[in-house]
Amino acid sequence: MTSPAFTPALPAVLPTDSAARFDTSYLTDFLPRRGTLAPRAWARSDAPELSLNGQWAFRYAERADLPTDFAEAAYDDGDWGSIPVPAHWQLNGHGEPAYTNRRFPFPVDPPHIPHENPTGDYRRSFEVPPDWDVERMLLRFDGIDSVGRVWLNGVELGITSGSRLASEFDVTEIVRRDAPNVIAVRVHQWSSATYLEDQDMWWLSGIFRDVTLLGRPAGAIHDHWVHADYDHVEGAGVLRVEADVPARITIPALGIDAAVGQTVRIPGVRPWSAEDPWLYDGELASAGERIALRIGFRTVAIVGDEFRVNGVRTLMRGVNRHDIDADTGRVVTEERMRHDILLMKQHNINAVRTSHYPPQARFLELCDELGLWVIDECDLETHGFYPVDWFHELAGNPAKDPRWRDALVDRMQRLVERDKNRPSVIMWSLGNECGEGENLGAMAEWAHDRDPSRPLHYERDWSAQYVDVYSRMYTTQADLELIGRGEEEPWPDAALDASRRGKPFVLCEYAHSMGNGPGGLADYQAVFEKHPRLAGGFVWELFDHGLRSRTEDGREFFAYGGDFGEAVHDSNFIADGLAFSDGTPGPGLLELKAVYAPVVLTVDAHELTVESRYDHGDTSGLAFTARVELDGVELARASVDVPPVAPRSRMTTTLPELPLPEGAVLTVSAVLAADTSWADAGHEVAWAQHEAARPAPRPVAGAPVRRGDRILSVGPARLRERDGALIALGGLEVTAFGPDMWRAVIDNDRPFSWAPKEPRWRQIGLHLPHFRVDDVAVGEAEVVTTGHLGFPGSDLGYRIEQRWTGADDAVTLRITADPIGAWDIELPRFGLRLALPGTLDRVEWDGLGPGEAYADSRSAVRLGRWSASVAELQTPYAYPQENGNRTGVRRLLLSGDGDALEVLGHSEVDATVRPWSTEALDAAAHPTDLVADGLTWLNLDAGQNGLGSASCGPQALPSSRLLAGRFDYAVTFRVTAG
Ligand code: IPT
Repeated sequence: MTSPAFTPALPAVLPTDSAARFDTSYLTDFLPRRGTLAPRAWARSDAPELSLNGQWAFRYAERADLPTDFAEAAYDDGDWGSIPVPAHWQLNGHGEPAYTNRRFPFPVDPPHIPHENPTGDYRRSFEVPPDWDVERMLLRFDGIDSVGRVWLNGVELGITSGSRLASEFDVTEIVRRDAPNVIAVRVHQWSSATYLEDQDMWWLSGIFRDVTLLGRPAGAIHDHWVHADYDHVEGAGVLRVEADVPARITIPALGIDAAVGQTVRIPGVRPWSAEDPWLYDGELASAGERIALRIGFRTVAIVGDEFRVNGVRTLMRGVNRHDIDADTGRVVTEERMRHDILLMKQHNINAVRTSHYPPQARFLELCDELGLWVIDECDLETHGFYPVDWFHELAGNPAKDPRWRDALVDRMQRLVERDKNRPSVIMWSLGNECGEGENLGAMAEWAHDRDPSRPLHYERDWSAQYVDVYSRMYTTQADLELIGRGEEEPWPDAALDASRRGKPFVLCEYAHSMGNGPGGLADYQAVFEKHPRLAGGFVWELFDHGLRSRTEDGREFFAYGGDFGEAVHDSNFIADGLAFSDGTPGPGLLELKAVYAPVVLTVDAHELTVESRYDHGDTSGLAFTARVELDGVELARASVDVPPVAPRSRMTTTLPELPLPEGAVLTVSAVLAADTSWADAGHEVAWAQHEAARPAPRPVAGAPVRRGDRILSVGPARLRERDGALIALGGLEVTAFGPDMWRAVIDNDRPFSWAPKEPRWRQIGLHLPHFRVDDVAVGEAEVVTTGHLGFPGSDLGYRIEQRWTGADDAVTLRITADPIGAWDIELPRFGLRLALPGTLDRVEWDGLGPGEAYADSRSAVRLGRWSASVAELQTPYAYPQENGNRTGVRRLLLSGDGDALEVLGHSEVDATVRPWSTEALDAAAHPTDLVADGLTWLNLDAGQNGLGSASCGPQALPSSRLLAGRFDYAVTFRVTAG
């Protein structure tokens, strides 16, 4: 093994004379890193370690060029404060977090950074445990944002750079064994390296990952590399371990005892995959150290244009994940990492891209153990050069400017060396959004040379000249289809076009999950499943990054850009996750779970078909159950025998005889047959339903219209004689009754979107409707109003007829609406709105549930009888917007103290119930701005526009757009005494 990792050098001890003390020139070096050891593999060993996490003395300054006398061992830090390590100082009372997406919060003038450079000085002491029998000692920092200048006992060790990359110093010559040691670190928020770290996230600084003193016994293993391949033809493992010292590898379960450097073939091994993350425990032992190994045998290969693992085309159903915690920022505990991986596994996600930097090493060990395919990405993004045109002469994008070459290659080396032993890592990624340039080529060349066993990924290499997979982001479903077929637009250079066309495709970001959305996931998945060239996709992104904050009166909310008074920020673009900031799943994650299901079930009254989307194993881990319900009551339950279905094949089986009366719903579920490491037996992975339909409700009619004092009564409905407006239903007062086309704009509608709707909607005036009733025709047993729905300053509108017919306790309203004028844009919604007494605070419905659903996001909801409080029906998007729609509703019951109101949909309707108006929702900046106004607002819609993911990507597909056509639908209201 010829890695530079095996030439550990003693650190360069920098001069500490007074002249050098105020020098901050290192901050503008193209590679500020100094004195650190060559990178090497993460290892768990029996060599002694001392965690230096904990409370450190701390002082904070707004500038960088301060004296360095604090580094002296004898310095008195008695008047300093303290801070936990690991932590960000902005989340511990010093400075404020700030959020920008793809722009630097300071002038783009690389490698220069502002003089106003928040700086934290850290100090602590430690003693080397007396029983340490070691030859050398190393000091390791797993992450300092952005650079850390490090001293031990007053001796400068060097400088860390690469915020999410490990740095080690050899401190053997400096550490004292007979007295306490004092470690001092000066951390600067900004450095030249900031130009390489413009990921879309909060600017947060400090020592934010672990700090450890490592004892290195004589004969210890400095670096090792476990090559554990799987020969899928023979079913054999091929093992070869490299190390820098003589050592033996043992794997008891396989009877292996071999020397490093030896290649061992092991017949009959169980391969590792994300589906079956089988690890063999082993040990690598040298004279001085024993490293615990968890070995997964697997081989990644690109064959033709297919991405294959262990010989089979493997489809990644992935998400992008940042390290983020609402309280601690990018400080993420092991518990949180495990939570995140379990969350992914339980939602049928099988792959993760570590956007846009390597996570802590422990995260990848957990991916090995629990089973995820990982694209491990380098800590590199220069997105802030995009607003200055990427290749602006002055700015000199680091991807291209040769002065940055070493810094980029250094980052790649540190990624690969640390994580090379992880079977879960099946691809390396050079970074994200750096434009293009030769320096990326240099990174790729180094990585190909060093680790030919893993393909390379980088999205902005659109010709795929440096990398092994073609990758794009936010591609439409239609373009994905073309790529799948190999029929994408040609690349101008014919040779590059041919080579790119022969490569697998990764959609490294799609379905931008900002606010309410994404829509269209099922349409994407249909394309992924069809074409073997497609290696899969990664939804953007797993979590909102809101930081837990409180209003002055103590109510909790999740802060986004601008909430800390930043002069420059990108607002709620930081809240674009499938799950909320506190880690709880949002509707998008539930939708994704259904779309990513590894088995697809289809069911009718007699048969079940199971189509397996597993690539590596059969369905024997699943059990199948059938359940029949009628109006929320279970009638029968049975288990269904399904013989194991082979990967990527299907099987049809007969269902047991089950009663299925009219109106009953049969649900077949695929659940885990036994406990797994990521969920318990019984956890549902997929389901399908069959309904024994019953006739739709019929309109009520026949009751004579009664005239009162300027009031018309039709069944329980009281209509104002003048304009036919509904003012009461039985004893329930009704206000704000009328047609409604407005929704509280979602992020995908807003002006920054790729298909903005809001500007045109507001220009038409859809949020300020004028409904004029021109005629109220009172018949014997019906009232028919005809009116015009218009908008200020616009000639677009709708002619609307409302026909009321009644019975004793019920009234049917049929709405027929015809567009006026040349509508040139989809409608936000079309329906009816009314406000009812706020005492109606409980909702029960028959239809799809239990969650919210929209035209292009309805895979997660199923038929049943559901109930919730009005409060529970609200989805707390970090930036309030339209939410909570329940779709396919046939019956809705609003109840509380007093009379209840039942609503029947003659065809299925969409229903939204909330304790505040759409206007209030639209105006709110945070969920805490929303206060119940004493009414229960009910929208009953014929439809609502789809969601899409246009906040950064394509809008809703035509099939789910709400066009301005004719609407004709009916609902029946029935009031029942409470
Ligand atoms: C894309 C970035 O890669 C990702 O980090 C995130 O910023 C996302 O946008 C928006 O949330 S790049 C985009 C310009 C296509």
